[in-house]
Amino acid sequence: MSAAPLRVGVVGVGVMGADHAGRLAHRVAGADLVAVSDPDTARAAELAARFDGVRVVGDPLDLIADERVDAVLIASPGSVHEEQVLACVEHGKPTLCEKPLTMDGESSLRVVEAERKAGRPLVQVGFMRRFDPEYAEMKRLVDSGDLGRILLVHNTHRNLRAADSFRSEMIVRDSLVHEVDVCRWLFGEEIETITVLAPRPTGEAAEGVLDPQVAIFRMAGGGMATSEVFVNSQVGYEVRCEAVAERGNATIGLGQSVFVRRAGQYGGRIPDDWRDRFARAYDLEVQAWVDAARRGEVAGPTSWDGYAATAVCTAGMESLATGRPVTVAMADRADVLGGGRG
Ligand code: ISE
Repeated sequence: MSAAPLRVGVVGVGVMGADHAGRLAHRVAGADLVAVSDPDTARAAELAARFDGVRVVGDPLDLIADERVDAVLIASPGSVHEEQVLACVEHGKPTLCEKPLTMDGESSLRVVEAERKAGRPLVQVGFMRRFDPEYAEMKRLVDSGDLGRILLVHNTHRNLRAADSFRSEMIVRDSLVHEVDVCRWLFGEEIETITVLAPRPTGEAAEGVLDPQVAIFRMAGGGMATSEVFVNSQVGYEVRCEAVAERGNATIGLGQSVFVRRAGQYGGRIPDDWRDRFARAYDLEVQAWVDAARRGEVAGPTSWDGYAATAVCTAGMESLATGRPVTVAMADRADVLGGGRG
């Protein structure tokens, strides 16, 4: 491992980028936050001023090319990920890219191919659920085979509320994408078909937004998964996952932390959003990325995982529009990766 700390630049300092900047500056070992970039330069300057020695770079492509930046964390909107991740690959910079990797399967495949041509793995995709201690324990249990073969997964993914600009297809591409990754990871298989249905929408969603939605995945090995995504639930951030196997089942996300009795009531706290619920997972994810980058490696979800997830969501958006099951169009892994990493 390199003795020097990894000099990290953050591209996009909205909600998640600002959260990651604080994590890199204060909670992750072996990393120095050295630069930030955001189209909102005032926001970038305000964030940089909170830390010592952090430069503001106007153009994200200049930050990526900067020789004083060793690695890049991309937390910009998904619509600019392709250009930015490709630039990172071109400059040989280890990259942690927030989900979704890009906006659709075809563009994500271009990233996979560019990384392969670069000749070494560089890209980790920000599917933080894999680093959450509860999810990780569930994965270990499933993989141990103690419960027999996994047959079904049921996911619940609820947000307190979403901006009016968060439209129906974004519920698939930006929210359901997490459950897509969780199911591929738990089953260890690709998703073959996806159906996305919507009941009558909540009156709390913006006009025309189909919220909640229910997605059904058919896995390549015959397993199935259901996922409810409800981004205007008005309750809080609730993420649960139940894996049903031949000889038992396992559930995570019951939120059993401190149990309080007060004023004739009892109960616990429901977090407002993902930064709170998955704080530990994000810390572990970014630490794993930094450690791997310092060794010249990549840990966690790969560009292939990012590609597979966007390919499924591309099919999911089509299903949402038609109400019919859609077969996921994916390139053959061995053809693209040539039997290598992915
Ligand atoms: C957001 O971008 C996230 O990644 C959250 O985990 C998810 O719950 C939310 O729905 C997305 O908008």
